[in-house]
Amino acid sequence: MMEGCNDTFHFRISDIIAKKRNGLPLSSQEIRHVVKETMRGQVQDSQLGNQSALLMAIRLCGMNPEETMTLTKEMVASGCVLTWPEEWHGLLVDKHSTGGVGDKVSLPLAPALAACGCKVPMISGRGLGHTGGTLDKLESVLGFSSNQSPEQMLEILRSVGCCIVGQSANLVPADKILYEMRDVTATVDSLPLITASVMSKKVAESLSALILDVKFGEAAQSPTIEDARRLAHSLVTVGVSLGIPTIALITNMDNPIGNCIGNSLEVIEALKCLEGEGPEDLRELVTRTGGYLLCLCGQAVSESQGAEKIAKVLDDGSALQCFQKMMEAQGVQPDIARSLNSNSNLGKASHIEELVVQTTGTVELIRARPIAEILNALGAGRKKATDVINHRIGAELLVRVGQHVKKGSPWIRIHYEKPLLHDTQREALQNALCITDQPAFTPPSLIKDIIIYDDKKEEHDTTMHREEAFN
Ligand code: IUR
Repeated sequence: MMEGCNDTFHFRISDIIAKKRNGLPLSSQEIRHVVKETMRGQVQDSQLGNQSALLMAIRLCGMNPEETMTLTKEMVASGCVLTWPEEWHGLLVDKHSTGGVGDKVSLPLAPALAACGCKVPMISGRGLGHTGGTLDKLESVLGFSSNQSPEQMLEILRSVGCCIVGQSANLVPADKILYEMRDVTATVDSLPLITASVMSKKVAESLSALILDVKFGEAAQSPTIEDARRLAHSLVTVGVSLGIPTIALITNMDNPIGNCIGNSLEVIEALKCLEGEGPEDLRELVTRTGGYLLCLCGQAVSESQGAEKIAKVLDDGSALQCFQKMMEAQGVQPDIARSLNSNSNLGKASHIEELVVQTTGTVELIRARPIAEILNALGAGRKKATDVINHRIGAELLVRVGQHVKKGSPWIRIHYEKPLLHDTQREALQNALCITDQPAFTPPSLIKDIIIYDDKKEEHDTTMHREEAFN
């Protein structure tokens, strides 16, 4: 129950849990109290049981957009927010992806946006499970440091225009505590909790515009396009309600993005994109994502004009120059930063093995998930946050979806060390290549939908009815 007057309220957490368990919306004061208690919970074990029960009640009963927005705001208030010079207002942009396989889009995108005049304070994460992390990819370059203070970020944005860094401890500290609790209480997959977690960190960056790449498919967090749309609506609604022009792309994540999977190999492929080359699907994601952002922050009159601007800076070398400067500013020796594209500075694994196509036909699908799971088992990724990864482990796809292939021709090149590749893993990799007898085809765009804020739509409500929750 609530007691007190003015701004001083005293709540019993058990009353808040019961209210949410019964499917009722929580008030702003109750949500504020919960986040404050979460911060106190850092030092009081007795709080953990309460918090876990509340997370489960939220997981089962959901939150409406108002509650989700309040939770996001209160999480932001648990720490510091980044502040930028007045003259950068309108230019501060970022992208968030829900995670994929071979997703190196941020590497060319941040410097391309900087080359177009934007300021990009990109805060990224490390990979966990089968999805890769942008910081892991960049850390395959000798000397790169993702550990940059807000003052260092400001300096890098001044001199280069973009940085890609890890989350500092005083930015949304409540998220770290809540995420760890969600991880051990089977409540990670809650729409409002994901929304508040992702958006609180973006709000704390003080952005002018944000684009979200919400993936669906076998290798994505959201298995179906409907799940991805629901998450995208929730993220966009909170972003716009908190004053950040936000849109979301809904993109397919069944096949790996580009031809390379694995940290060093993905940096090499990102460099190709920064030289105006590389796989078409990667270039499309970079140019269109960047195009939407330039349009959202008023630096282009349309998405297509924005995409043309991004394509231009990829083709004329100015995005590559920004990338090299960013690497130098984040600790990489200038000679290494400038010769990354010669490939010799990025580690090569000791074993390289090619597998061959077993049936002549057309490549219908290259299943990203089993490939990523095998590469993870070989050391490319983490099962738990404390695992150490080997940046040299990875795979190159030698064929593309839609391509006609002949039995006996190589289709994948695996880079591994210890542990060695097993026969069961070779077999699982072979099963990841799906061949059809249909004629060759042009692969469709990965972008399947675009979600913009629509305040007339009722479907933004993520609160489940109690009957649904118990089904
Ligand atoms: N990434 C985040 O920042 N937060 C989340 O809850 C998930 C992914 I799931």
